[in-house]
Amino acid sequence: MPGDTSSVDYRTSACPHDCPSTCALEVERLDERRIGKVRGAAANGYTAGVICAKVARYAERVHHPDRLTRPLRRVGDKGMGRAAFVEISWDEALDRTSQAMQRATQKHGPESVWPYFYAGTMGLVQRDGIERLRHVMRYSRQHSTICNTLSDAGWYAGAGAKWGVDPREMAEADLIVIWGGNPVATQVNVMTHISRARKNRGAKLVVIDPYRTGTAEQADMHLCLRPGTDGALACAVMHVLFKEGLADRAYMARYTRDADRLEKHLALRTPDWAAKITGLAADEIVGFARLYGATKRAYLRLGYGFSRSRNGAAQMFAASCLPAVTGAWQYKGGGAMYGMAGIYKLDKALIEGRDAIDKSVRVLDQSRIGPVLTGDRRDLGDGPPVTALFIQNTNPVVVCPESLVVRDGFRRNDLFVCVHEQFMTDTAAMADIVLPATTFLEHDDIYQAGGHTHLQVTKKVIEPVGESRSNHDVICALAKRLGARHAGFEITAWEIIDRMLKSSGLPDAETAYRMGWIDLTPDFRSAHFLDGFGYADKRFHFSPDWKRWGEDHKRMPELPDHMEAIDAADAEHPFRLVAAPARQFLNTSFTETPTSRAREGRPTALIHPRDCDALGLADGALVLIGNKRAEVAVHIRRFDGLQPGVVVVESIWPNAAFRDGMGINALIAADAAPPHGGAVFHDTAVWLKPTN
Ligand SMILES: Nc1nc2c(c(=O)[nH]1)N[C@H]1C(S)=C(S)[C@@H](COP(=O)(O)OP(=O)(O)OC[C@H]3O[C@@H](n4cnc5c(=O)[nH]c(N)nc54)[C@H](O)[C@@H]3O)O[C@H]1N2
Ligand SMILES: Nc1nc2c(c(=O)[nH]1)N[C@H]1C(S)=C(S)[C@@H](COP(=O)(O)OP(=O)(O)OC[C@H]3O[C@@H](n4cnc5c(=O)[nH]c(N)nc54)[C@H](O)[C@@H]3O)O[C@H]1N2
Ligand code: SF4
Ligand SMILES: [Mo]
Repeated sequence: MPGDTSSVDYRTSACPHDCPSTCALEVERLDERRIGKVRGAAANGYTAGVICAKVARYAERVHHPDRLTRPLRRVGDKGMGRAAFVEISWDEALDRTSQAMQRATQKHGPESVWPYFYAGTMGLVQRDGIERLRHVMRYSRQHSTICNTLSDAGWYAGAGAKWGVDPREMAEADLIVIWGGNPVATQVNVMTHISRARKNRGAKLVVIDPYRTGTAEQADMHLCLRPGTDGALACAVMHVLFKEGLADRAYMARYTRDADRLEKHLALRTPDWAAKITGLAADEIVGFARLYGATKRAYLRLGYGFSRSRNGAAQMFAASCLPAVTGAWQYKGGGAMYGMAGIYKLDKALIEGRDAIDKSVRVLDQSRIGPVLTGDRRDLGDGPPVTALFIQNTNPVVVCPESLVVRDGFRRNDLFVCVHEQFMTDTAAMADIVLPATTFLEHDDIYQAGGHTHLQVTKKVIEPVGESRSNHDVICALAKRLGARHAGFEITAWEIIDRMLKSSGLPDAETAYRMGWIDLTPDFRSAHFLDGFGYADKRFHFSPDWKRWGEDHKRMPELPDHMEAIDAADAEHPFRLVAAPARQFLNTSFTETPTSRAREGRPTALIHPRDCDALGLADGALVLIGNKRAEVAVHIRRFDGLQPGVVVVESIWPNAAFRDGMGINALIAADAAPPHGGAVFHDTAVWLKPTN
C-alpha cells in the first residue's frame, strides 16, 4: 500500500558527521548489505524529523562505486589516485604499517610517529581510540586546532563552562540572533526551532555575517559586516545598552564581575566608532542594540565562523558578553548557546587511554601539519622529524591551511603514510598504504552532540562494505603488532561503550540503544547559569584571566574589544577572503557524491558588482585570487550580498576541482591564533587578478 511503512525495516542510528546537529536517524534496511531511505527521527525533540538533504541521500554515499573496499599499496606516483595502487591483504597492510612505525621509532624515537586524526566520524569510540594507541606508544601528541580552539577559548573566557540554553528553547524566544554561523547550511535543525518561534510568537531573526547566506536571506535584519570586526560591533551594542538604560544592573551586580570597568571602557566604543571598523551604518548598530536590549527572551546562537580569525577568541568573548549585560540569561528562551560539550560528563579513560598519557611527549599542532612535515623548527623544537603518519577521519591535504606546504610535506620520500579512509581522498592518494574504513552504518558507536543535549548509542545497520574495517578494529590490530597493552585494545567497541556508560552512572549500552537517545538537558537554572557561571566565583568575567585559556595570552584585550590582529587589507591585497562551508558538502565529505557536486556546481568566488566592474570581471569569468602563498583560479559570481572588498568562496572543494589542482586553503595561513592556537580560515587578505 503506498505510504504504508509498517513493513519497512527502519533502524535507529545517529548521524556521525562533524556537524553540531548529530541528528537522530531512522535508516531503512533493505537487507543485510543495503540501505534505502534515511530520515530524521520525528520523536526526537531536537531532530524533530528533519535532516539535511545530503544525509537523506546517504545510500548514495555508502553504496558509492568509489568506496574503498580492499587494502591498497601504492606502486605508482603519489597523488595519482586509485590507478597508482594495487590491492593487498589486510595482514600485509597491517604488517607493513606497523613495521614502518617500528622503523621510525628505532631510528628517531617514538615522537617521529604522528597518529593524526579529526572528526570525520564524531563517534567517540571510532574517533578517539587512536589516542589510546598514541599514548601507550608515546607517539607525538596532537593539539587539535582545526575547528573549535578559538571559539572555545573565547566562550570559556567569559562563562567559564561550556554549555548554554537548549536549542529547543529557541521556540520560546522573541528574538533569535545567529552570530557567525549559517545553520541553513551547517545545522539545519536550528531553523526548525526558529520557525516555531516565528510562527507562534512572531519572533524576529537577526543574522550577523559578512555575506547574505541562506540563513541571512530568511532574516528580518542582516548585519552584513566586514569579516573580523565583530568585537567592535559587540562593544558598540553594549555601549548603547548601557547608555540607554537597557543594561540590567541588578543582574550584573549579582552574576558578573567588573561591570563598572566594562561600562567605563565602553564609553568611547560608540556606534560611530564601530561603523568605521565594521562598515555598517551607525543606525543599523543602534537599531540592533535597541531591539536586543528591549527583548527579554533574546537567544544568541554563537557559531564558529566568526572565531576563525586571528582575533577570533576575542570576537567570541565580546559577543558572549551581551546576555550578561542585559540579563537575558534569566528568561525562558533567553541567553546563549555556543556548544554543549560540558553537559556530557562521560568517563573517556578507556577510549582515550588517559591513564597512559606522558606529558613529557611533545605536542604538535594539527593545523600546522604543513610546517611540521616540512621540518619547521618552531614546531619540531629540537625533537625528531615526523617520519611516519597514521591518519584516520581527516583529509589534511585539502582541509589544512597552507595546503601547498602540506602537499610538499606529504611528498617527502622519507615519510611513510598510512591513511584509513572510506574514499580515495587527496590525502589517501598521497599514502603508501590505504586501508578501507566502514561508515557509521557498518560499526557500533556512541555520540554526544555539540549543538543539542542528547546522548545516542548506535549499532551497525548493515555488514561492512567490501573488506572495510572500523577504526577500532584497525587500532586494536595495530596495537597487537606493536605490542601496545591496554584494556581498550582487548574488547569490542560495544563493550567499551557499555563500560563507559556504566562508569559514568548511565544506563548500559543495550538499554541506551533501545531508548534511542538519552536527553541530558540540564534543568532551567543550571542551563541558564542562574546558580552561577563556571568559574569558582560563579560570575561571568568581563575582564577574563586569559592566561588560563592559553599560553599566548599577552595579546588578548583586557576587556571586550576590537582586537586589531587580523590580516587586514592593504594596497597589495585589497580584498578579504572568507572560505565558508558549502551547503551540500560537509568539509570534504560528500564532495564524492554526484548529487552534492551537481548542486554545488563548481568552486565560485562571490564578488560585489562594484568590484567586478572595477576589475572588468563579467559573471562566470575566471579570476586569480592570490597572496604570497599562492594564486588560485576560481570562477566568479556577481553578488551584492556582501560589502565591496570582501570575497567569499564556499568550501571545501577537493584540490582537483580547481584549474591548477590547488585548492582554496593554499591561500590560508597556518598561523596559530591567540591565546591557544586555532586555524584562521576566514581571515585572509588577497588580491584579485582577471585572467585573459
Ligand atoms: N577553507 C576552509 N577549510 C576548512 C574549513 C572551512 O570552513 N573552510 N573548516 C575547517 C573545519 S571546521 C574542520 S572541522 C576541518 C574538517 O576537515 P576533515 O576532518 O578533513 O573533514 P571531514 O570531511 O569531516 O572528514 C574527513 C574524512 O573522514 C572520513 N571518515 C568518516 N568516517 C570515518 C570513519 O569511521 N573512519 C575513517 N577512517 N574515516 C572516516 C571521511 O571519509 C572524510 O574523508 O576542515 C577545516 N578546513
Ligand atoms: N553543509 C555543511 N555543514 C557543515 C559543515 C560544512 O562544511 N558544510 N562543516 C561542519 C563543521 S566541521 C563545523 S565546525 C560547523 C561550522 O558551522 P558554523 O558555525 O556555521 O561556522 P563556519 O562554518 O565557520 O562559518 C559560518 C559563517 O560564519 C561567517 N563568518 C566568517 N567570518 C566571520 C566574521 O568575521 N564575522 C561573522 N559574524 N561571521 C563570519 C561565514 O560567512 C559563514 O556564513 O559546520 C558543520 N556543518
Ligand atoms: S544536519 Fe548535520 S547531523 Fe543532521 S543529518 Fe545533516 S550532517 Fe548529519
Ligand atoms: Mo569543524
